[in-house]
Parts: sequence; C-alpha cells; structure tokens
Amino acid sequence: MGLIRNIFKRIKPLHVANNLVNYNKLANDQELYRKYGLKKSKASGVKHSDFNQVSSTPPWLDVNSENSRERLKEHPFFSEISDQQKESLLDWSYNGYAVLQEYLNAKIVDAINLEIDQLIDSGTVSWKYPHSRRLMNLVHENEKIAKLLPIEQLKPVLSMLLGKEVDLFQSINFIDGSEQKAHADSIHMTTFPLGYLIGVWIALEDIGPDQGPLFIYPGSHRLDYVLTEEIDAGDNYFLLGKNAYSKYETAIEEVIQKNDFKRTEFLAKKGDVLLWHANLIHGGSKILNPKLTRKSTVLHYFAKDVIRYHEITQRPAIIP
Ligand SMILES: O=C(O)CCC(=O)C(=O)O
Repeated sequence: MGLIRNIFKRIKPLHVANNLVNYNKLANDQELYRKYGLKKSKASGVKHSDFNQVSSTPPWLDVNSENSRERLKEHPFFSEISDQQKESLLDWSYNGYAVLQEYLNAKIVDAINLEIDQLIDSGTVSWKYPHSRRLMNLVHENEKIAKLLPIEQLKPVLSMLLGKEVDLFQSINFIDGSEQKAHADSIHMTTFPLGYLIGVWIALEDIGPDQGPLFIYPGSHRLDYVLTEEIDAGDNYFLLGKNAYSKYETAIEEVIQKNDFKRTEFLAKKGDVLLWHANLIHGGSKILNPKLTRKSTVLHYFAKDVIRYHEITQRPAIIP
C-alpha cells in the first residue's frame, strides 16, 4: 500500500489537478509569477531552477549582514521589544536564530495544553503520523488554540526580521520530540526570492536533554541553500524523482560534516520561543527517555509578497 501511495505522490499531473482544485486559493500566485517574470500558470509545478534567469533580493538583514546589527537598531519596532529580546535579535544575521525568553506566560501555556489534552481525550483530533504524536494545523481548525497562541503578537517581530509583512502558513503541535533529521525549512517551505520564511518554536513545558529537544546549527543559515538542483532530484516531465528527500537528508549530513558549525540543543523553559531562519539547519534530537513528553508548537510564517511553494513536490503553498 505504502509503495503505491509513494508512486502516486510522484505523479506530477496529480499535483497539477490538486492545484486546479485549489485554483481560487492560489489567486495571488499568478500576480506574483508576473511580478517575478515567471512565465507559468499558477496551476503548474514550480521549482527553484525555474528562477535561474530571474534576479532577486534576499531579506534585508541577509544583505550586508556585517552591519545588520546597526541597521536593525534603527527599525521602528526595535525600540518596542524587551532588552533580552533585543540582545538575541541583534545576532539574528550571524546566528540564524533568536530566543524570546518567557514569551508566553505559564497560564496561557497551561490553557493550550489543557485544550489539546481535551481534543485528544475526546477523539476530536487524530495523529497524522502515528509514529510521532503531532497535530497539524490546529490553529486553522480550533478557535481557542488560535486565540491562545501568539499568532498576531509575533507578526511585528517577524516582519521586522524579513522586512515584509507575514502570513501564518501552518502550525504543528508536538506531544513528543520529532526526532526529525537535520534539515532547513527552505526545502519544505521554499520561497522566491529565497529566505522569506521564519520558523517559530514554542516550548509548552520545560524541556531537558532526555526529551528529544530541538537542535540547531547556529550560523548554518549562511551556507548556500541546498535545493533540488544540489541533490540531483531526478524528476522528469511526468514523475517527481524517487527518494529525493532522503537524498536531501544525505546532502545536509555532508554539509554538516564539511563545515564546522556546532550543534546546540535548545533546552527551553516553558513559554520560551525560538525563531529560526529559513536556511538554518535544525531537527529533533533522539528521545532518551520515552516516558517523557516534549510538548511544543511550531508555527511557520511566510512573507506575503513572495512566491511560496514546496521545492521537492513543486506544489505552490496554499495559505489557509
Ligand atoms: O520540533 C522539532 O523537533 C523539529 C521541528 C522542525 O524541524 C520543523 O518544524 O521544521
């Protein structure tokens, strides 16, 4: 069954059919294709090599990053944030991540956890991946969770970092650690121009080394992006390449081996938030004590006026 599903997932015309079903939701895309000089229908697939001839501008802090600290200080929103947040955000360009300590108060976190427990106990929600207890897109389905999570509150800080307004794309609620291999989100949620996505990781409990914490490679976002051209994805006119994602994971392992970035685990306090750059290499550490949960929420935000898609399946992103 799994084999047949995997073959189906590789058939490009099925993805085009899905884009046609969602044609209205992709309304903005045709305009963006025109803006960036891409001669394509919004219903067709899109991948980074389509943009080889198109010039682009990275996020403002990624350009001349050696003086980004000084430029960030001048941003009108910068004066509105706490000293701790300022300190961490000033290293965004160098580190590719920032930590906002105690961003959510304990009462709100408890209310989020209570609502999730009730949804699980009542059978209202189910696991998308049975091997890893995670709930996809609760924010788009559950008003209470959407109100409790700092969806709107985060937008000014993310817009400041990207230099553009942002839209929330998706949420993932993890009960346990993901144990996900090292990757950068730019392979899953790709943009043109590159770099216009931010991942937000929210600790819903204190997280220690045995719970499978998030790991990151600070500074790795400064390396070249690894996309399908770098991995010989092997797609043709009709089919997407076989095992493209495992080829990608191997390529990222090689990048880690070749470069001297230090792996760091985010041992968070309940309510802490970590923001990561689209090209920062990260993943989930091994769960050393399976009796322990690792409750967390991930939010992925895209900038508004960029092309947003999934590099491996070439599907345009449908923003809810
Ligand atoms: O929380 C984790 O363990 C990893 C999450 C992640 O890699 C992601 O959402 O992109």
